[in-house]
Amino acid sequence: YPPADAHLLTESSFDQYLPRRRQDSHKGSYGEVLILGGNSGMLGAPILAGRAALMCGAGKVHLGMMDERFPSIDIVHPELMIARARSSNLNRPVVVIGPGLGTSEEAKYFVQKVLEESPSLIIDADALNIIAIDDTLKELVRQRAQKHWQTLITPHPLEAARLLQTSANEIQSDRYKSAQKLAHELQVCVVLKGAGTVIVDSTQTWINSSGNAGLASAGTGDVLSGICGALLAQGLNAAQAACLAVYLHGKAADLCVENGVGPVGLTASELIPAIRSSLNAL
Ligand code: NPW
Ligand code: AMP
Ligand code: MG
Repeated sequence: YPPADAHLLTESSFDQYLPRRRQDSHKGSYGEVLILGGNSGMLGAPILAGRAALMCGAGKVHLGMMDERFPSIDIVHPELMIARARSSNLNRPVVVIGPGLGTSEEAKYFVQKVLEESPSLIIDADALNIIAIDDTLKELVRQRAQKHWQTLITPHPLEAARLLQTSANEIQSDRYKSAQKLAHELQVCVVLKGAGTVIVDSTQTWINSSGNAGLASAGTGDVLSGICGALLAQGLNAAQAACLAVYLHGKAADLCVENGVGPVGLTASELIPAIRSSLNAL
């Protein structure tokens, strides 16, 4: 059962901080996101995150790829700016690290670097797996809170289990307590993914009302991290970005199902334009 003070996320939860488009604005008004990931065999993950960030309104989106054989352009979305991680400028206003990152020494180097240098950071997937087995990196995560930097982590139950050195079953047995424990131990905002996604920051807990099992397919988590990046880039704080991103991600899946696109066979790629529609509908 949710804690008595948990907030249910519905379409009216976001009125205070929905990203808006001002008439006299330009791309620089909507922030810049760098997504670091894409090791061998997982190049799709940062592309999905990047496309989602574009469709959620980020002004500019850069991908930094670990695999040196990365495609230098996304033909479907040539708006994306793609480079090798090693030659990427890590000093972007918002960094997402993890989708398809792998767990090499070089990947660990990038995780450490962005923990130390990026004031607005989303940590997902393999970046979480790297931190899970390194106490020095865990301490770097905690130190970010003292600097009042924004840090959002987006584990699925197994990633959460790795971070807390327990099993996915144990995490699932009390998802609220697990998310709160993670938020407390790492001093970050936590999105604990899975059916009934839970969001926790230092003082509050939210539970999502949207979404369906069509989301249980490869790449949907990578899409979520991209949405979070775009919303942070547009000025939301970590908890606001997390709540709105999770709600939109689920709402888009619901919209797809209404249109016969899923739940069976819904793809992460198909989800992305539905997320844009859901955001504009709000
Ligand atoms: P099981 O099977 O139940 O024992 P991993 P990953 C569990 C990249 N990707 N409830 C479940 O365990 C990612 O970005 C690239 C309960 C599941 O088998 C990462 O960098 C793609 N259990 C990397 O691959 C598309 C749950 O966790 C296991 C759960 C590895 O990430 C795919 C998987 O976890 C992928 O996103 C739930 N709700 N959800 C691409 N196109 O480039 C998950 N589990 O071993 O960490 O592997 O999540 O695939
Ligand atoms: P990942 O495992 O990182 O690819 O993330 C999967 C995404 O799909 C997360 O946002 C989950 O919350 C979501 N998801 C997976 N399974 C379900 C489900 N049965 N119902 C609702 N959302 C789900
Ligand atoms: Mg994932």
